[in-house]
Formats: sequence, structure tokens, C-alpha cells
Amino acid sequence: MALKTLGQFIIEKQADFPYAKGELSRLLRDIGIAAKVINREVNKAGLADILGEIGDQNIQGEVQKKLDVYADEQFIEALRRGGECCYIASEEHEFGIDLTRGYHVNNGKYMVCIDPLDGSSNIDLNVSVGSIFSIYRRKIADVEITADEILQLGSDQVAAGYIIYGSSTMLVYTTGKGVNGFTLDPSIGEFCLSHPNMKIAENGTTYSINEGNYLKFPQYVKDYIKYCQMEDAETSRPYTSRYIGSMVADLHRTLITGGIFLYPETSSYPQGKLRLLYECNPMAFIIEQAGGKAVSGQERILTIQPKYLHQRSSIIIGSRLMVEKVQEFMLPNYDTADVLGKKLTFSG
Ligand code: AHM
Ligand code: MG
Repeated sequence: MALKTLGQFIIEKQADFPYAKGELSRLLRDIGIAAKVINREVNKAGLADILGEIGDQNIQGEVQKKLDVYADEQFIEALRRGGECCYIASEEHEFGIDLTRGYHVNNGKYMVCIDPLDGSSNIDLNVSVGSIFSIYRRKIADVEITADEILQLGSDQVAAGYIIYGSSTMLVYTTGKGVNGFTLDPSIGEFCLSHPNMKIAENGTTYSINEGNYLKFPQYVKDYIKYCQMEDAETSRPYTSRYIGSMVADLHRTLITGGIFLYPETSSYPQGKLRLLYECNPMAFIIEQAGGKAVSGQERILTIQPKYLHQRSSIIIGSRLMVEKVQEFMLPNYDTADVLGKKLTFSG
């Protein structure tokens, strides 16, 4: 069977957007190019010290950068050169980057939020890391950009995706018409369609949460964890626990095998830890497009009004029935004792 590259696929899909003149396609292409360059560096992460000649310089005399800074620079340069993006919000920058000013002026229609290298604390451990992106259209063109123009609802995203740098490198994205996954074929240097029309199972048997925070969780999360651990043949419990600590990797598994991922509010992070604009919203868009669900408390992630750029949110995301089960545990009149069995007692 002939391989379909990301570039070919994007062009084919352009017909889905009658109003578009190819700008979004070019923007996605630019992101794909940045992803390949970042992939190359991530792949040789363990060699960084060996390849650098003196101190922090590599053999080309370039200063060696931490990979998350490097990834950030690659995305910004690719978006600046591509010309379709006018504004970038990145995890690595306190303020948004206005590309309508500076040495290469862009007046493109699109604004992009990025987490250039998510889970970067895992980089030295050879554990999968990822990049996440979220794309919005400018609401009002032809006027000067203001910083809060990027504070749109997640439901306004025109596209979102992630790249996982794992045992193979994949790019998964949606433009609101389903989710498609592409695997990088290193022999030809192209992302090739490998996972068309991805769907998440309605239910699953894997839960993913940093259980080290157990004592800091609200009661409904503690109760849900106990529920996952209890034996019940009918619902295939106890469930399996899997937590990599790299959101992209944990959600990629959740998308493929079904399951649930939680990063709830904790006593250390009362609003949740993960960032709404470039972590929760893009992942929520992808998982919803695959048939799953993503909420913060009882609220859909995609309808939370962002108030500032690095806003955090709690998130419960994955297979629809599992997310809805956690939401039941939140209800004030929910009879937890009845569900979990009266003989169990909970402490902490
Ligand atoms: P980062 O953007 O600084 O890499 O942090 C985000 C990461 C996510 O990838 C992951 O889900 C989470 O932080 C893990 O946090 P914790 O170590 O508290 O479980
Ligand atoms: Mg991150």
C-alpha cells in the first residue's frame, strides 16, 4: 500500500475548509517541519555532552541549549518563516510573541499556543516527551494585536495536535473533523499516515494519575482511586495503573488503549497543575474529536474562559464513561459508601 505523507494528507483535507486558502495547511506543514528538527535533537539527547567540543559549545561552535529552549526556538522560527502565524504563546515565554513586529513581519490570520517540549524533566531518562500545539484564528483582522486576543475558548480552536518523541515519533492532530496520526519514517524523513481516524474506546481499564499526591487530592479523587482498585468482575476492576509523568505519552496511551488521565486540583496546585492554553485545551480537542471527554470538575475544558496566558486547570480526560464516573463521585449527594462498600474506611 502506498504511503500517504503528512503533506499530501493536509493538501487533500484542505477541501474540508472552503473558506481557507491554504494558510492553515501551510501552518500545519511548518509545525511538521519544526517537529522533525526537534525530533533529530531529542534522538541524540544522550550524546549532547559527547558531541559538544568545549564546555557548552558543540562542534559547529553553537552554544548547546537545553532541549526545551531549543524546541521553543525551532517552533518560533518555523512559524515566523512560514508567515501564516501572527502571534505565539509559548510555555517558555512569560508574554506572547507578536510576530507582526520585528525583523520578519507576519500578518497571518492564525495564532498558535505551544508547549514546545512537554515532560522535559524526562529527557535525561530516555522516556518519551512531546510537543503540543493549539491553533486559533484571529477574530478581528487588520487591527493591532492585543495580548488577550489569544485568550479564546478551547472550542474556538481550528486545529490542535501533539508530537510524541517515543520509540517511534508520531504526530497526531485534528482540525475538528476527526483525529489522524502520522508516524515519522526516518528512512525518508516524512510523517506518514499510520493511524487514520483515531477513536478512543468509550470505556477502559487503565487509570493514570500521580498517586504520590494522594494525600493532597480532594476526597472525590481519593474515592475514585479506591473504586479503580476494588475488585469487580463485571466492570473488569481492579483497573491497571499507568503513569509516565509525560502528559503527551500518558494521553497517547489513553487515546490508543482507552482509559482515563487525571491531574486534579491538589493542595499544592489548587487550580490544577497543567496549563489550559497549551496543554489542556489541545488535548481536550483531540480527545473529544476521538469520541472521548475532557472536563475540569463538572465543566467541559473547551468552554473554560481563559483569563491569562499561563492559566492552570485541573483536568480529567479520556474514555467518556470513565470521566463520567469520576464526575459522579464529585456530586455532593453521591453515596460513596454505597458504591465502594461500607466495610471500607478511608483515611488521609
Ligand atoms: P512541564 O510542562 O513542565 O513538562 O510539566 C508538565 C508535565 C506533564 O507532562 C505531566 O503530565 C505532568 O507535568 C507531571 O507532573 P507531576 O510530576 O506533578 O506528576
Ligand atoms: Mg508542559
